[in-house]
Amino acid sequence: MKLYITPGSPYARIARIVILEKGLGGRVEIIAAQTRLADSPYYRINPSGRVPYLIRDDGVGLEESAVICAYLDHLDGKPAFGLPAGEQAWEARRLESLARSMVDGLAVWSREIARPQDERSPTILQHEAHRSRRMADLWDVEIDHPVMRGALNLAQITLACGLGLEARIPDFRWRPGHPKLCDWFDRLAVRPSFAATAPPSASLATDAPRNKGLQGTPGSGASSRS
Ligand SMILES: N[C@@H](CCC(=O)N[C@@H](CS)C(=O)NCC(=O)O)C(=O)O
Repeated sequence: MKLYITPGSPYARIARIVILEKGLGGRVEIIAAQTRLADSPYYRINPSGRVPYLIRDDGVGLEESAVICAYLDHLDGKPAFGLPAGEQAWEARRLESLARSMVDGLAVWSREIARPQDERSPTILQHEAHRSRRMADLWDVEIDHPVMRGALNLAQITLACGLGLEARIPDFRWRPGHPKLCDWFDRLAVRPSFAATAPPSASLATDAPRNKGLQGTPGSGASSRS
């Protein structure tokens, strides 16, 4: 199988973490795609131009991190990231959606700061900065929920991939005033699957020339902003 990613994409990182957690590293080739570039050769592979994109062994391509994760999780017939039983299933879905909602806002923010300075919208930048502050306040409370403290699940992975965007968005300073969230995140960040997929820092991301491969990226030869 092949998984197309960009090194800074939080959605691709969710899938990459699931691959490592499921021990599928030897079965999935990770390839850096060239996104957001006119006429990128990647568009012939995935016309939507988005990552992550999984090409299965039968050649069929899958989009959407949630679908890709579910597919990978079920490959061995022993899903580890399924929903818990009963009422807790709704709690798990609620928290995963909340984490995804935060990631969606951060992805917009990250895309905006990747534009040339004179194309950035101050309105969008401010809107996303404010959203991220409200979400960090909310997560500092929700982080004590049993779903966030139990066995690794997609709500936890998604939230950690969102918070990890502090490396890409210099103004995303969610740590001050949120000691519980800091502690939760810092413990998860050292887990090998998280450490191995940590996004490159903002300076690398925004200074990298568009047509140069990012150093040390598996399958590099292609670059991307997010
Ligand atoms: N809902 C999708 C979101 C994927 C997405 O927006 N990926 C971004 C990177 S963070 C992307 O590929 N952007 C390139 C583009 O929009 O052309 C998922 O969960 O996989």
